[in-house]
Amino acid sequence: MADTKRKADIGVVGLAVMGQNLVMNMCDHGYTVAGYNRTSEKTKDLVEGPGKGMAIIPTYSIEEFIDALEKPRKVMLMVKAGEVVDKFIDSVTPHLEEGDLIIDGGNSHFPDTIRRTKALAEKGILYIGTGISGGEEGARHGPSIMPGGNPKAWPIVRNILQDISAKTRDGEPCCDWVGQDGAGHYVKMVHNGIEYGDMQLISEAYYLMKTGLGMTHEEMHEVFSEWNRGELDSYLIEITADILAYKDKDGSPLLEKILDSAGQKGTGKWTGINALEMGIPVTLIVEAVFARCLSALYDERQLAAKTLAGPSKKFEGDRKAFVEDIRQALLASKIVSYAQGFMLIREAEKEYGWDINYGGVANMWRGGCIIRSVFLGNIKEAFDRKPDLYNLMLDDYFRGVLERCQDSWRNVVAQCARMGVPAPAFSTSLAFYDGYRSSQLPANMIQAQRDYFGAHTYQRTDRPKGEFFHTNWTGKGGEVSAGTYNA
Ligand code: NBP
Repeated sequence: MADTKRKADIGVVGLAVMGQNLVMNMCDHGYTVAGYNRTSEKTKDLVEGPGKGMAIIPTYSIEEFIDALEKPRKVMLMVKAGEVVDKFIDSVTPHLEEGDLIIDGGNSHFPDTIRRTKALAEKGILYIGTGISGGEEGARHGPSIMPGGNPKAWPIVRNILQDISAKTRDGEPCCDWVGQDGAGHYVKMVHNGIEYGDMQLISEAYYLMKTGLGMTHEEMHEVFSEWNRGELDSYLIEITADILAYKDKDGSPLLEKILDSAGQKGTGKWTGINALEMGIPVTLIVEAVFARCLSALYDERQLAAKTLAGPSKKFEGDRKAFVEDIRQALLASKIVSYAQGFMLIREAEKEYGWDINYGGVANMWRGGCIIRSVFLGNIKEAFDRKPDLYNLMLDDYFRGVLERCQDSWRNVVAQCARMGVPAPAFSTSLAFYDGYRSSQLPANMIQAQRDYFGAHTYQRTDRPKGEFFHTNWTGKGGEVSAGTYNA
C-alpha cells in the first residue's frame, strides 16, 4: 500500500498514456510519485486501476500537487507538446522555489526547449527537456531517455531517469546527459528522423521483394526473420517479420489490405527543415519524408498509374543472390542515414553551442526506442575508438562494410531503375555516398552559371581559396559583381 504520508520523490503532470506508464515504472523502481492531471478522472482511474497499491500520491489541484513534493521539487510534464507546456510552466512556477526543477518529457520542438531553459534559469528554476522514446510499452518497462537542458539539473534526477530507462544488452542505461538547453529534444528529433529513414528503407526492401521478385508473404517473413539474426538485428526488422506473417480474419495477409498512404506527425519534417537551414545534406531522412508525402497523394497516383508509361519487368536472375543484394543495400543505406544524422548533430553542436556526447547518444538509442538495434552498438564502438570521429563512414569498421556492400547496393539501385520499382531511399543514399567520396563534383558548372546570369563570382582551382572572380561571359554585361544576393 502507498505510504501517502511520505513526500513524493518526483511528480508527474499529465496522466495520459505516457504519463501514467512512467509513473508506474517509477514506482516499480522504489520511488514515490505524485500524480496530477487536468481532468481529475484520469488521476482517479490510475490510482484505482492499474496503479492500485503503488506508491502514487494522487493530487487534484496544483497547490496539492506541489505540496506533495520533496524539495528540491521535481515536476515532470507529460502533456501535449506546444502551448500546453508553456501554459503549465506559467501556472506552476509561482509555486516553485529556487533550485526546483521542471522536466518536459513530451515531444517538444528544441527551439522551445532552448527558450524555456533560459527563461526559467533567470527565475532560478532548473529545466530539462528530454526526449522519451518507446511509446506506451517503453514508458511502462524502460524507454530510451535523452535529457538536455540546464546541466545543474542533471545530478538531481539522474538516478530516477537512469533507473526507469531501458538497459542495453550489457546492462548500461539508455539514458545519459546529452547536452545544454535544447540538446536532448534535438537528439530526439534526429532519432525520429532516422526512424523515418529506417522505416522507408525496410519498406523499399519489402516492396522490391514483393513486386520485383514476386515473393510470397511467408517467404518475405522468413527473409526478415533471418535478417534479424544478423547485422540488421533490430526492433523494426523484427516487427516487419511479424507484420508479414500476420493474417486477417479471412486468412490472407492483413498488410495488403492496408491503404498505402503514410501519415506523419512532423518530427521527420522538423529534422529536414533544420538540415536545410544548416546546409547539411541529410538526404535520406528528407527523401523518407517526401516518400510519405508522395504516398499520401493517393488519388493522384491512381490516375497517373493509368496514364504514365514505365517498365514493369520482373527480375530475371538468381533470386536468392538478389535477396542478399537487397540486405546489403539496406545495410549500406542505413550506414549513410546514420552518418548523415550524426553530421547534423555535429553541426547543431556548433550552431547552438552544445557539447554533445556522441557515444552516449548511440548508447541511448540502443535500447527502449523504435530504432534500437545491434548496429547502434557498432556506432557506439566507433565513437569509443575516436570520440571526435568526423564522419561515421570514415570509421574503419563502417568503411569496410560500405566497401563490402557496394556492388550489391549498386546492383539493387540499377535493377530498381530497370524494373521501374521506386526505391528513393536506396538511390539517394548511394548518390550521397558517391558524392561524398568525390574529390570533384559538377558544382563548377553551377558557379559558372551563377556568375553568368547574376555576377555571383567564383573561386578558381589555380588560385588560393577565398579569392573571388567575375567574368563578363557575353561581353555585354558589366565588370561589377553582385555582392548582395545569392541565387
Ligand atoms: P497526449 O499528447 O495525448 O496529451 C494528453 C495529456 O495532455 C493529458 O494528460 C491532457 O490532460 C494533457 N493536457 C492537454 Br491535451 N491540454 C492541457 C492543458 N491545457 N493543461 C494541462 N494538461 C493538458 O498524451 P501522451 O500520448 O501521453 O503524450 C504525452 C507527451 O509525450 C506528448 O508530448 C507526446 O508527444 C509525447 N510522447 C508520446 C508518445 C506516445 O507513444 N504516445 C511517445 C513519446 C513521446 P487531459 O486528460 O485533461 O486532457
